[in-house]
Amino acid sequence: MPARMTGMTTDEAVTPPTSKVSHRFSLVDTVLAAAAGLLSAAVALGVGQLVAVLTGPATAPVSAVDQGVVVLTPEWAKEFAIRTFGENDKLALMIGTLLLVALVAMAIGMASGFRRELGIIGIGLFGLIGAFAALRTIPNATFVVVAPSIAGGIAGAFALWWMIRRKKPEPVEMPTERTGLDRRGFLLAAGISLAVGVVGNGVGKFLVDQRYNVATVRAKLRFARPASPAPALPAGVDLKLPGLTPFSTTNSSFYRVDTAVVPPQINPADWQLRIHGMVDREMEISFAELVNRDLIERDITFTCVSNEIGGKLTGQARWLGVPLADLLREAGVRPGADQIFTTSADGWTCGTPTDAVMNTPNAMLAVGMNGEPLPVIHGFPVRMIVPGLYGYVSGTKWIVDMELTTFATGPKPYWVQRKWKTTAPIKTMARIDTPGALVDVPAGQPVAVAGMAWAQTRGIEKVEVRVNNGDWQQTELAAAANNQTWRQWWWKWVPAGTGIQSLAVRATDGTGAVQTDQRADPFPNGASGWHTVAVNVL
Ligand SMILES: Nc1nc2c(c(=O)[nH]1)N[C@H]1C(S)=C(S)[C@@H](COP(=O)(O)O)O[C@H]1N2
Ligand SMILES: [Mo]
Repeated sequence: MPARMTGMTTDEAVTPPTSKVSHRFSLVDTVLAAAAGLLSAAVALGVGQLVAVLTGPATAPVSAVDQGVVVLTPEWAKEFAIRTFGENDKLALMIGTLLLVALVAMAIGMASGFRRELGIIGIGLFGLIGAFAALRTIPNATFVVVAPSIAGGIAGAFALWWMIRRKKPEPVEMPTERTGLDRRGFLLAAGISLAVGVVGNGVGKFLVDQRYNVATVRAKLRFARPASPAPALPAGVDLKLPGLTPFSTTNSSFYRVDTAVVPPQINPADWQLRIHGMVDREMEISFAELVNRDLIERDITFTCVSNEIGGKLTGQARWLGVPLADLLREAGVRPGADQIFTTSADGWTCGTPTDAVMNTPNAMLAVGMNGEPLPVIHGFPVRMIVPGLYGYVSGTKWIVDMELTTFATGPKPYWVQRKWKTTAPIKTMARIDTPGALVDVPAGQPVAVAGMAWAQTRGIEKVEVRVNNGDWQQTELAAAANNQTWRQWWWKWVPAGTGIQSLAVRATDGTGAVQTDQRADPFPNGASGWHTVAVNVL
């Protein structure tokens, strides 16, 4: 090797100088480049989160992308997600997104080690995806909603560009085609990127919460006594058996189903409902005007259409609200307006049959749930509740718009666009809560078989159980609150013999109709069939 070179011959330039290996892009450099990709993603998300303080929580990159995923997810994938993650589906989605972002960001980092421009393009694409998702998912979006993702993308790309710097080939050395990473420069840039990522995400989340969270406003809300309080629950409505679901569901254990990755935070002072379309008098009603009307309080069991046979997407609450039929009579529903098309603050839509609302006592715009204002995830400050209809055709949370229209000519609601049925009355259903599936049960000793049955608004008249396809046995029913709530039942079983034995249950509703044994999936308008549980008799 020449000690010092003033020039280079063609020969030397094409021969890789073996002694300069440490200056090439080594394995360690590649790992550092992957780390740089990861850090640049953290910078992008952190800056995005900070900008979202100005533009709202739903505009933050991961929230926007996840909301886009929710809206675009095909039906089979959604059912899989609900079956697998249940009500943690949104958490699972967020963790999945972050893991994917991390993996792709590392790949982008490594690619930018190869060619720096690839880093700019990769992180820039991230930003564009976030921006596009925000534009597509936020109702009435203006261009400001792209700001967090675009700013994040630019900051992330800049950070990556800065971290991935090659060592300058020293004049004394052979300029190899690929020098190694400038590790000292990397350390500084990476440290600053890490700080921006951590501080941006932390401070950004904190400030978003400060600015948009309505928890404090909600905690201070008080409502007048209802003009029509709920009748006291009859004694014996709750059998209080171990393993049996309590009659009343607490707010914290009430099932939650919605498409909102970021639940809308609506200050009641800013809330307004517009009632329009096929009405004689268009109405705009504020929250103060709404709660100054006579309030009713009712026990109503609410059910999701996605509830599988034996599933738990059903809950019983005492709802406080304003009778919806009264409001609609004031607006004056025109003949033929058979669909009440409602829209929530996050753009979700729902179509409810007008006659169901006009003819079902207690259909309401609810403001309270179990003695407190609606929890944010259950629709604060106002949602719709219509006894007897599955949630997707009746339960609009964060409701802000109500248009009287027709099913034939009007807009198609969110789930109807996705092929679920337009009409979806709740199907009669019974469930065995205890004993649980495949538990051990001692032979010859009494066991309480117990569960819930519902058929809002027809009520439950009878529940029967049978063992191993034997004769149907009548169970004992708990007291009924009203025909819009579920009802507990129980039966004393003394198992004979040993081995796997099956229990099946069926209910009869208040009209005398026996629950069908015809099995149907939740799609397209609710599951049917008898719930069966196999236990192991020892
Ligand atoms: N804004 C909005 N309201 C909505 C939904 C939704 O996705 N967005 N889902 C509906 C469905 S499918 C059900 S079952 C009920 C669930 O109400 P809960 O979460 O209070 O139990 O809300 C209904 N209202
Ligand atoms: Mo639902």
